[in-house]
Amino acid sequence: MSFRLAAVRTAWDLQAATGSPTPGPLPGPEESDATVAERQLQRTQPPRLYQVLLLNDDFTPMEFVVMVLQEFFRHDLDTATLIMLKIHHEGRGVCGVFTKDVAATKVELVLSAAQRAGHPLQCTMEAA
Ligand code: TYC
Repeated sequence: MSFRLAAVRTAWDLQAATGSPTPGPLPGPEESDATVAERQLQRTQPPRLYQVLLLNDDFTPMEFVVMVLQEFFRHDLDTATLIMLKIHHEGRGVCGVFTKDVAATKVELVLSAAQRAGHPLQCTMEAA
C-alpha cells in the first residue's frame, strides 16, 4: 500500500472509530479526501535566522556604537560596552539574531542613524 493511500486509510479508520460522521466507502487513491489527509502530514519549517553585525572602523566614536547597541538592539550598558570593545578589537561582532525582515530593518535603521550623525559605521547581516 502506498504511503498516500495509508494516510487516507488512517483518516478513514479514525472517522469510523469515532463514529461521526458516518464514513462513506473507503476512497480510492485518486479521490479528493486524500487532500485533507496529506495536508496533515506537512510540517511548517522554522524561519531562517540572520545575524546583524557591526564592523569596526577608526572614526566612529565608541559612545555612538554603545548607543546603537542600546537603542536598536536593546542591550544594557554593560553588555553594549562589551560588544563594542569586542568589535573594536576583533573587527566585527554580532549585535543580535533575527528573522530576515527584522534583521534587514535593523541594518537600515543603524546605517541611517550613522549617516545622519556623520559616522562611517558599517552594519551588515548574514545567515546564522
Ligand atoms: N574603533 C572605533 C574607535 O576607536 C570604535 C568602534 C567600535 C567603531 C565598534 C566601530 O563597530 C565599531 N573610535
